[in-house]
Amino acid sequence: SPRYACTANPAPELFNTEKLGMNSDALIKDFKRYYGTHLAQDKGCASGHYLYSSLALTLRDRLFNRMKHTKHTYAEKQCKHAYYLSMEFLMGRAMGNAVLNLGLEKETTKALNELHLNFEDLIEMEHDAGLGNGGLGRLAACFIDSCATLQLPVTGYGLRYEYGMFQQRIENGFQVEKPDHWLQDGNPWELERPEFTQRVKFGGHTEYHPTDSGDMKVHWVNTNDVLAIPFDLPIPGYQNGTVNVLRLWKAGATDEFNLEDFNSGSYTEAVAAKNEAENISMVLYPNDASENGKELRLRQQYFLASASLQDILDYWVTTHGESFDNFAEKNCFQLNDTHPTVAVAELMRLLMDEHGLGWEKAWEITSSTMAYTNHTLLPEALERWPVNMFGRLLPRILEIIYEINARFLREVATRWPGDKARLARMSIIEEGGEKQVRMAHLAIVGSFSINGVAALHSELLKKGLFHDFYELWPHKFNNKTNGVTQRRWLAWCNPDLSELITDTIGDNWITQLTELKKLEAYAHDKAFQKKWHAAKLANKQRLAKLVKDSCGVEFNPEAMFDIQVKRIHEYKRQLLNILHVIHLYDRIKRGDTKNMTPRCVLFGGKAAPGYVMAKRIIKLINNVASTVNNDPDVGDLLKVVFLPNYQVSAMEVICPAADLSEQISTAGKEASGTGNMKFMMNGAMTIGTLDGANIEIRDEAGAENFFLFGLTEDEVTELKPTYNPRFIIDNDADLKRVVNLLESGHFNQCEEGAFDDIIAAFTSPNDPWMTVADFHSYVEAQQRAAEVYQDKERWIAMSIMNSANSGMFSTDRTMEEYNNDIWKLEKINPRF
Ligand code: GPQ
Repeated sequence: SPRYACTANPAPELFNTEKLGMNSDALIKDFKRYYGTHLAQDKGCASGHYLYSSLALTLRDRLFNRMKHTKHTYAEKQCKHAYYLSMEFLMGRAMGNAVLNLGLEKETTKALNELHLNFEDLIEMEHDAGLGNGGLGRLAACFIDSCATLQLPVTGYGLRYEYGMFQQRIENGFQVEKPDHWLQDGNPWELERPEFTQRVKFGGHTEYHPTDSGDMKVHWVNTNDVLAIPFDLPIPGYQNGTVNVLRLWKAGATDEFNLEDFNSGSYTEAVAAKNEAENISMVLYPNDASENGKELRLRQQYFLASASLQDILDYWVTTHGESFDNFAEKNCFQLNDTHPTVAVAELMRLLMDEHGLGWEKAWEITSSTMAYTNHTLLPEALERWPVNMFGRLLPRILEIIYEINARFLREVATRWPGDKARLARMSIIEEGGEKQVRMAHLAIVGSFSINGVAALHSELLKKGLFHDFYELWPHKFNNKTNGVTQRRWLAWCNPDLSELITDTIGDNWITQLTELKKLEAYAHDKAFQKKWHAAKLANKQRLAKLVKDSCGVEFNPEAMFDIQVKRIHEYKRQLLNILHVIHLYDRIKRGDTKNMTPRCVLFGGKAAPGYVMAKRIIKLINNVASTVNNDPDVGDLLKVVFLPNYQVSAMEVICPAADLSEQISTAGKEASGTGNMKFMMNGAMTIGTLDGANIEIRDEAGAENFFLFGLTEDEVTELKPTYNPRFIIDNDADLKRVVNLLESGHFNQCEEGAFDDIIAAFTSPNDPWMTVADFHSYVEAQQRAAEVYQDKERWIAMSIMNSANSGMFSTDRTMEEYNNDIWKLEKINPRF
């Protein structure tokens, strides 16, 4: 747009980066200017929002200082750059992280005290940036944090959803969804960059025109274009001068949108039609690991892929001209699951149709710059798009996918002549019934690297889901076990424990998490144990207050805090957990309470709005909770709550306070898990199956510091054909009483039949999650945990051992591996 063309010739010093002061006086000066002048607050204005905004803007200036400088350094060095393409970035709050990573904790507290303000109060005013569903989105946030800390030139690309993950309320035990208008009060952390707006095409058709050289040039015409407007968020490294960028796209209508309607007099209709364009970035799809087939979702995916790639190619052309010879040496794209995978075809289109490259050259570049991460084996999560819809929405892209597929199938046919079944299995286009585009196949064919997110998961990909592809290209497959950033998930969220750790082994663990190993030497040190326990107790008091405020239930901090927080999904088996709770309740009612360990059981998590069974499970948890909590026979032995609206900022209070971390998915179903790592790091013991990263957690912690139960993945597969849950129930007295209680309607006295579908599901021989098969072994493991908890010293030692051995679960390690094996970037120190 000409509005953003640079016509002026301003004085060069205008572009200089003035280094802003990093002491409390400088912070106070800026804070006052923001509050009194920029935000024009006057006497009588008591809204905390402006106080929060003033501090955010003060910090933001320091971040942007460094962001500009980091960008200049990358440009100067002409280094290789990686791009993390993701439909989700579950960032949570930014303020605490900014203060920590800028090294401003002491000075900020001091400055605010002088202004008679409290840092914690301001932090609580920030709305979570909930631009993700769960594990996959939070992983992206931890990844970019670690990249900045490692000084890797990595940029995140995502969507700036107007509405993030819905807010969950519980009404009469049911989940109720409320829209999350997180941008309502503005977002001080973002910087709009309209000068980098891109145009994304939809619809229309293709035309072929011969060129002077006799080749055909493809024109994608008659399209309905949408503008992509970027907003940049600063991603600071830990006290190292690096600030990388997360660029989020907002959809906007083009000026000429429906100009014809306008000219024919339908002015209001034309303006209203802008909605269709702006809808694209309106709302996050709230489904975790399940595909949807909705046209708007495909629009979102293409919008992200196209805007991001155009942005990257524009930068390339500005810095290198129209020669793409070195492009693959200098760029790499990491695809966060199949969601942004249409980027494979889009990069082909841009290189061929917009930059004049031939197929071979374009393919060489594309297939040596794209890398794909798979996050699930669940078949319902594998994205497929009806060819018809795809062709209508993205005709040029579908043509390119067909050509990629034709060339690919020739390769398969050469390797396995005559193997028709294999061709059908591997094809990017699924035939038979309504034709579908298989996005995972496109991702595999288009990428030089394919990774799973934990050791077991990566093995299962090779053995099962992607076996055909593994046979063809074994060298493409690798594992990258997930992690979490210890800056947010220990240093920031658990200040008491962090201080103790730093006092004991120094603070190198903040950037070298394996340093925690040094804590092993203190596992049995009485004085250290006492301090460790005191920190945990204080954290439990903090969580007890949150529980009291939001659920009205008293948690006794001396009791065992038994916690399962994650998306509600049948494979994660919140149901198994609540069946155990019912078992404990049953024991209490029968007077079988000798040596029983008092427990506070906490559940949290959102169900996808259309996932009926998951919502039923929430209702069951709430009904059991109210029965248990209101029964005078139960007293302090057992408390149960469902904490509403589980989100990143809630986990910052929850994980430091956990004693027992529930990681109880059916073996083979949880790709990795990352909550499991946050709990371990903060000294919780895990009760878990041999699934996802639990296996590696147990290897690191030591089998004696982990409560293992349940069938293995092999055993699950083996049992499947003869699985008979009713037989198991009839032969397990404990389980039989639990099922009888449920079937008798004990937890739904005025809600007849409320849990019939749940009972039918877990008693069915077709139950894929095999809840009943693991019940007995789960109860035994719970009993072991309860007994050990009574031996305080032993429990504390085990807690220390878990934390001490959580070193490999830092995303710093994960990112080093991505970089060494896939991206191969040079680390750049901007020396700010
Ligand atoms: N995961 Cl496919 C999601 O959170 N959403 C998704 O759509 C898919 C996967 C999770 C997965 O279930 C966890 O086991 C992983 O730890 C997490 O991705 C990050 O890899």
